[in-house]
Amino acid sequence: MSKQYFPKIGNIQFEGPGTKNPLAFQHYNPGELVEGKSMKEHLRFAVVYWHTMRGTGGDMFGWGTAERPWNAGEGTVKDAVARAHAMFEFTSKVGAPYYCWHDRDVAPHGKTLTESNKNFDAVGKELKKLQKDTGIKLLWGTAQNFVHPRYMHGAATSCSADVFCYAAAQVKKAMEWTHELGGEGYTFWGGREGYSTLLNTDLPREMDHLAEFMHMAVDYKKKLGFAGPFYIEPKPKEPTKHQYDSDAAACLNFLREYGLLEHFKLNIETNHATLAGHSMQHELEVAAAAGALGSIDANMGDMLLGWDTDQFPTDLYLTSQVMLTVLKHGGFTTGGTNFDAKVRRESHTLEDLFYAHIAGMDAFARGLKIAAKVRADGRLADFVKTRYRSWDSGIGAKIEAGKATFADCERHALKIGEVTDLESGRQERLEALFNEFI
Ligand code: XUL
Ligand code: CO
Repeated sequence: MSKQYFPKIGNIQFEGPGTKNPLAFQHYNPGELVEGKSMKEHLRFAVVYWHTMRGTGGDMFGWGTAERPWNAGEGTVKDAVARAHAMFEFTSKVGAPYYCWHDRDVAPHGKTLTESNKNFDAVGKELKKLQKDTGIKLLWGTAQNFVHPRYMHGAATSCSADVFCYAAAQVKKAMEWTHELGGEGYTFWGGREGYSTLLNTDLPREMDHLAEFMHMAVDYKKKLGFAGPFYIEPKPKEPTKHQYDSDAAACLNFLREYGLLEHFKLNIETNHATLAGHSMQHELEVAAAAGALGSIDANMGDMLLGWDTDQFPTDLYLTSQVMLTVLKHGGFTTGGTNFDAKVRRESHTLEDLFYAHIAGMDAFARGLKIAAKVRADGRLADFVKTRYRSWDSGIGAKIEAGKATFADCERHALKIGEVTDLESGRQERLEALFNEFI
């Protein structure tokens, strides 16, 4: 590698719990086996281009604070190529096997679509080379269809057919590069696919347009021969007041209604779940119940702030619950644990990028180990199984098999006279049981 952006930092190593070295892992030990599979394979960590490379620490009230030498240039393709080197140096040193991008994170906007495509091609070639040199792979790509002013009314759901076409062209190109770089999936996050007021919005028409857009993407995926799944990433609001992809259930309903479900899975993000008034675990279970648990954007929000703070996930209760659900449903296949997270404005140094990723990776490694211990112990799963035992035989089994009628249920209810043997849900006891493993 040419210029080093982090010359004082080497590859982050596992040193085990209790190490006093802040630039080492206490729990993430890539080769360590958990339930017969390595931590690296279970967790499939990814670094995001947008926050980690392009984040400035700026907010509505203040300029950027972050020390990021690779953002000092004029925004040229040459700068973007140099930044790609910084990205791969960082990702290699922190030991994440994957990365994710939006098209316009990696290459600058051009004055025309032709120019933007040219920029993207130039940087794309460099990414391909860097992937080959480092072994780092693309978890998923996506198109940034929300930053440019042309997307003020939305992209696929814009009132303008011209904007729809522009967005389609951008997704087409982003899919081509995702495919070329061997991406394992492709994500759609509807940044402005929603509305600010219904007074100016034809909601059913916009939903139809969104579905048409997705059908075109499915057709193009087949044409390209791209085998990876599409993901939709639910989020209820911000930047719009109401987004169409508001939560897992809304996304699944949309996909079913328009005959798209077989082509999509969901990419569930913690802070989006909580903005929707759900827990991350709830969203994961809803996705998994539909066979659509694809990938996760690993971060966490702040319950006292009402927006998407995208903090690094350091809450062990959260990471343990997430990994318990992920393991229960068979683990990731094409998906992974993508740190869609940004360091705080005050954490402005280059070292903070390492501390943040190490904190998140260690918290997920611990979550994985805790979840595996809860599963090996078996008491939690046994409790749930026993709780539903009335469905394993008799009338319960008949209902589950779809062979019972209302008359059968009535006959059963008349026979028992009253329900007298309901047991405790034991929530507090189970919370204590879970805590035994934290
Ligand atoms: C925005 C967000 C996006 C998506 C990709 O809240 O999460 O960065 O992950 O477009
Ligand atoms: Co995200």
